[in-house]
Amino acid sequence: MNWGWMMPESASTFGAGIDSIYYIILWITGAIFVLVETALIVFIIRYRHREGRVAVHTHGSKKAEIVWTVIPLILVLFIVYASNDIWLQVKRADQEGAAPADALPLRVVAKQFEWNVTYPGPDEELDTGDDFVKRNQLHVPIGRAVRIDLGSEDVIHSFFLPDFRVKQDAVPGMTIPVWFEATRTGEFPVACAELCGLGHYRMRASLTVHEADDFDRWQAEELAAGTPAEVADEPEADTAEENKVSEGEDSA
Ligand SMILES: [Cu+2]
Repeated sequence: MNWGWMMPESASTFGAGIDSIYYIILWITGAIFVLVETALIVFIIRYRHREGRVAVHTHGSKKAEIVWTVIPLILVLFIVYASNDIWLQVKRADQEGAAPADALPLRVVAKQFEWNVTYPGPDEELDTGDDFVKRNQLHVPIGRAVRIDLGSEDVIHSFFLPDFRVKQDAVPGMTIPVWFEATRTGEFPVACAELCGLGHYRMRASLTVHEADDFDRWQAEELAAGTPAEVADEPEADTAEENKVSEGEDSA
């Protein structure tokens, strides 16, 4: 099922699995919503005030309480059971069998208000001499898992790749592994999904999925152009301005 008005078409290997869990939960909660609202309307009409009718006093119903406890329990256990496999696959990148062993390692560090991506270079190892960093540009090859060590320099951000069904908080002081494998080439948005300051709205980056040889060519070009291993530290002018405003608000 693909309802275009809900989420963009999946571009990662586990996207379809995430979507099926999403729709299972949507159907369950949707059905409960309809039942509850219908009952509400029926009760409002049926038990409305009428001249001479007296309210019935009750101490409750054991049967009703058992029913409305056991049914949600069964539903929740069903959701746990149905989502367990895909959840383990997506979220436990540090576990064996989750992020494939040959995944390309990248590092993404969030800060107000940008994403800095460290690429390992041809040796595919981070923290070596051929690393280079791009601001707000995430490039990955198609058909190969990418393992991202996600961190934050300042506040909590949320690394959100809607087309890939990836969303993970970036927490200062922690390195959280995230992985995905792209199934379509193209350009996709990277957004921050956590209100992280006044410039939050423009904390966006682009994710480019390349054909494998095209990725190698792009990387070689960056290295030939001398892309540095660190981004310039001074914040953009308008970022400094926005931070000043937010500090002013804090002290007020
Ligand atoms: Cu942010």
